Amino acid sequence: MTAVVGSRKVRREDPALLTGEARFVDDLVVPGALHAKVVRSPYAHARIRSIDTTEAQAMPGVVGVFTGADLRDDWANPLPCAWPVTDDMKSPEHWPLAVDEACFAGEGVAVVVAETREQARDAMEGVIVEYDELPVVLDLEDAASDSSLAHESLGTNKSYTWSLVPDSAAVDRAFADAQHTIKERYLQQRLIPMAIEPRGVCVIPEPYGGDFTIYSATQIPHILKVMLGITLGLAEHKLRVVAPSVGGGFGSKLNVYAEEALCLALANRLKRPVRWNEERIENTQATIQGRGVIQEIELAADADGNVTAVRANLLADMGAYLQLVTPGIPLLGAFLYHGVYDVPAYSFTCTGVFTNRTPTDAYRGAGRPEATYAIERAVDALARKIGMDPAEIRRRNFIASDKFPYDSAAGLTFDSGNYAAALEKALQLADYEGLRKAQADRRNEGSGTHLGVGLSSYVEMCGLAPSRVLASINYSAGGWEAATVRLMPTGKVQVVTGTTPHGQGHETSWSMIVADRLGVDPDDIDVLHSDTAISPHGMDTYGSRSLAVGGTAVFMACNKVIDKARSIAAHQFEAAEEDLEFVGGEFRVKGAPGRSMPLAEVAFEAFTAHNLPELVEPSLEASVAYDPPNFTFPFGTHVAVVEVEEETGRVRLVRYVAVDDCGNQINPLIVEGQVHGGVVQGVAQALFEEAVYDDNGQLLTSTLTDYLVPSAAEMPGIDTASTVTPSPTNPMGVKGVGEAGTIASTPAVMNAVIDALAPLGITELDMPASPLRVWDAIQDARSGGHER
Ligand code: MCN
Repeated sequence: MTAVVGSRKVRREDPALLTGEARFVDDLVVPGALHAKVVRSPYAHARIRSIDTTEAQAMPGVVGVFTGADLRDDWANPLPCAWPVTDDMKSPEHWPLAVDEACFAGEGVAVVVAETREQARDAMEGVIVEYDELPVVLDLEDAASDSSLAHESLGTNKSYTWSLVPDSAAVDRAFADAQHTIKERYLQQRLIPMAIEPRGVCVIPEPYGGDFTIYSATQIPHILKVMLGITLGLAEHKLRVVAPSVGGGFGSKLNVYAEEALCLALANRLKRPVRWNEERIENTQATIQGRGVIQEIELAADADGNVTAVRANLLADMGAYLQLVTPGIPLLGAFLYHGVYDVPAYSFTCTGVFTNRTPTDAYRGAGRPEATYAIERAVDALARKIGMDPAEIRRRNFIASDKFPYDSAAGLTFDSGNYAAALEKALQLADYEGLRKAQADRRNEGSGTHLGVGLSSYVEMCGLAPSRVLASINYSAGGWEAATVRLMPTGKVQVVTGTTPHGQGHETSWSMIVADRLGVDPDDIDVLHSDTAISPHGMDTYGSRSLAVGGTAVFMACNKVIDKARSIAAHQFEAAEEDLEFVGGEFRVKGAPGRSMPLAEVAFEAFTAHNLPELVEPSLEASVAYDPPNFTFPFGTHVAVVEVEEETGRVRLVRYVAVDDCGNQINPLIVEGQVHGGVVQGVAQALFEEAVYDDNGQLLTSTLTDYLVPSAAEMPGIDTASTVTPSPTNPMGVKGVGEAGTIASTPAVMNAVIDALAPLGITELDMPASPLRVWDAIQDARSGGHER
């Protein structure tokens, strides 16, 4: 039987998605369901003076209108933040509807429940809310100075300061002894996650026993179940959470949202199903946003350009509230501000502050794109300062391939790596030398269309996460994953996974892993997931964890199944277990070629239980909960080539090469797809996307006409390639890939833009490098010096 793992198998998920057959929350037909619409604060900061619901209550179809005060006793606890990063972290109480004070534009203040969605929407007009506007704080540095407060009651905007300074004297010494130092300041603009499917939730009270079934467009049904139980004070075993088809999440659906808690509370009160579906404008205002960080990074280097220390200081925008993992997002990058470089001294500090904007939280890469951006741009700045080629400074500073496992100055152990190999492959694929020559030619010709080449070499930590490491950084849950592999009596296989795919193709990948382990046709393997009644245990999908942790659990469950099957087969053969081998899906007695027993036959024996060895239980299935001993550390180099038009400031991405190393690959087609999607998302940050607020805290980019999500037309083809450096952390030697493209691409593109503009004297540019921003920078440079 030829190996399935490693083949470019087309995803089994795609026919339903591509033909419109997949069922999302909004497709569910639920007889008798009520529709909820949330009345939201138009102000970024205001005291709620009064809410008059009389008119709305009387409108056609309206079943109820509730304010935050009305529902206050329906919650046992505020919405959860599961990552109190420091013991003294400050966090304002976050109720599903604001009670006295609204702290961002879009925060819910009341909910209308009606027989139809249209009736609920109409009745929103009848809810009369009187507000007293309060001063807003939007700028991060203003927020840090407490010049005005995002929450009146909190007394400060500062949530926490978290530091990682293993040896401050070593850092000071490195800077004192340095031949070259640079200090850079970068802005990570806020990004709006734009899943094609907005959020949605539908809660159905079951007829008996006070049970609820909660359908939600979520990445985390398992975590949601626990958290909603705690928020509502409902017994967790009475809740069943199902994530049907989910149309993308990118981290934004890794959360416990007000509307989920609201629908559950309303269904509990009204004893009827209650559903809510997000409109796009709510998606931009009330779903979490990503990034929102001011970064200062300093490098110390010796005369040859060897980096001797990295010091990073962050000011991170929490937005108005701490959502599920808001404060921890910068920590996911905190260990990686030295990137792929062998840097002996390291220091990182982050302060999280509240502003009157939409809360931030995980967005694809979560902390790691920010870290990679800072170090990759800073290394380019150092190369510019000392007149060294960007490829050369990287080669010079890489952690050498013979140093793995590598203990970093920040305290991690990088599992495996060969950074130079990925760089050289990327340079070769992009024809780096040819590009540099073309660039020089263009410059010599005095062309007004500048060519820029940008590199980004990255390493990320994913496969979240060893539970004991999560404990050490105050995360409230574990990072293990569960799997069950079950042989049906006829030899077909059911796999139950605790991961929650929402575009990553786990059904295909997990079936491939099992096919190879058990010697079963992949089409005879079903993969069940995303329903807490079917897969009761799990930690869900985010942090490019699913393969390295959840896939490994599946792999290990297969091994357990084989172990049990071996004892059953040995009993049938009247042979010792050690004398059996399992090859190609069947047991054979070593050295007795005529005798074999396919796994399907063993499954049938286990089912009939007519002749099992003593103490062996009927049925053939095994469960595993796997807690990884370490993260995995994928890496690679991306090369971006841009043209920048001097007259218009327009940046065109003309070539993109991605070389990624995610260890052994289960399905290279899926890997490529993940890289493609990730790259486009990272390019979007560099060139197009930004959540823009006005001075009053109104989001100006609240529709898809203002918020520029790139389409295929803005992207060149992406040339992907890989190197393969297996991870020693797990038995399949795999590393994650779901976020790699996003992590690598933003700095590659920005380095290319700066590279293009360098002859004009431009060395700084904020993102996105929009035509206006680039044009402004060019005008500033022409008039005698570019300032940010
Ligand atoms: N894979 C593989 N071989 C490897 C690594 C991965 O074949 N060496 C395959 C896996 O088997 C799996 C897929 O690639 O089918 C992604 O695996 P992994 O890297 O473990 O990532 P996760 O499945 O945990 O996905 C999470 C990741 C994150 S964090 C975000 S954000 C993200 C992403 O995946 N959001 C996505 N990819 C997305 N893709 C889609 N379509 N939609 C999103 O919302």
